[in-house]
Amino acid sequence: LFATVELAPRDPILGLNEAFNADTRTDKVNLGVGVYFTDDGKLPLLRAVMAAEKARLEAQPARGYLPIEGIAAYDNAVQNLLFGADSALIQAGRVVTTQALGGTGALKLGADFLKRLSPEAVVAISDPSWENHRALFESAGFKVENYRYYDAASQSVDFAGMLASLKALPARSIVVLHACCHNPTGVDLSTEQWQQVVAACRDNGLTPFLDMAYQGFADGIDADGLAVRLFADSGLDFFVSSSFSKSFSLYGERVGALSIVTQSREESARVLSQIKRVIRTNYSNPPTHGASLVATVLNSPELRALWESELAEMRDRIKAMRQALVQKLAEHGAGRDFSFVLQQRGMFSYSGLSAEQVERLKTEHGIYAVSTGRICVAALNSRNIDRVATAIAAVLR
Ligand code: PLP
Ligand code: TYF
Repeated sequence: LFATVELAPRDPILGLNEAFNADTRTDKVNLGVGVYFTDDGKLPLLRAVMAAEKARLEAQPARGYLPIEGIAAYDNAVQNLLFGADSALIQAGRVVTTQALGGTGALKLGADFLKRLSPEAVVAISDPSWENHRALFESAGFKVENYRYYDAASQSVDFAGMLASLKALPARSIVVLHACCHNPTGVDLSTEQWQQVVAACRDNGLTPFLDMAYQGFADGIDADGLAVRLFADSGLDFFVSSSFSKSFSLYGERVGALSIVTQSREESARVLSQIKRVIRTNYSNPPTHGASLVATVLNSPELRALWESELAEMRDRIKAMRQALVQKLAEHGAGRDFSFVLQQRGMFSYSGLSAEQVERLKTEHGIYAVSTGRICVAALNSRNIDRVATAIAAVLR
């Protein structure tokens, strides 16, 4: 049976972790995978999460099956975060939200549903994008193309190129958009650019699929909801996958959601019935623990305020690390202007380092980054930043 099975390629980012773990140097630094660490280099357990967990432990709830679409209080809280608590769309019953196994699971639910609706559609992802976007949509059976996005020369968005790519797509194409904190580049669209993207989707009959993995890491919950809110105002049908892996530091609990905006309450009921069918034939119903913690936090005014302050702490620490990196690179004589790092948002920075320079960082300095030059700024801290800046300056010389 297995004699002809080929060895599949490793995930390029998760594969880096294996190499890092095998490295015996004590001063090694992992800037590869997109995970937020505290200044002590630890994965945080948020105080808001601990409080919700303590309450849950004390209540000792039974462990029945959840409804197929997940915990209602969770699904409602997700909608409020994405669309705003006063959203007219939510009130009109035009948003369908189901709990999902992380942002990844939400993307896969959406992809499988879309494959039934538009089997011939092309899926367009940004160039570059999160590696798994292509793999996910290809595994759902779609042909996946790139739309132009990052311009290496200007370290910003090639917006004319992006619009031209979107306008060249056939009607009903699915466009995957990073709602904020673009992974891997850290380069986001401005408000005016988002407005033009919304118009391009409308004029060309495209189906937007917003991926929101980092809400709260750029400017805050509402500010980072901008793209979702602009699409909500447009009257278009669209999809949003969202994740609490990063914003609640609940990576391994797999807490995400798929939200779909329809034209009416009646349409929503039919769409929900189909998403439930996709869920039922994949894993029947979602797990309880992580989503119940998130629901408890988001539905308690005190815990919600605590969570927002902890999220702000994470966001501010990343920004401080951007500042420190730029300053220290200059001090260590990197000989290049790195101020573009300050314009980038979220966990990542496209540093401009070549694959060769990234390789030297690893072999000569024990510093791990993605070969595209992406570094995780959220893994820098006050103890490793000098080593990282010195090493980057050295490989640039
Ligand atoms: N989408 C993007 C853009 C991401 O960077 C990530 C990162 O993990 C995900 C989706 C997946 O999130 P999750 O870990 O919740 O599946
Ligand atoms: O891009 C990253 O590093 C994060 C984490 O298959 C991640 O999004 C990376 C690869 C993957 C799943 C999560």
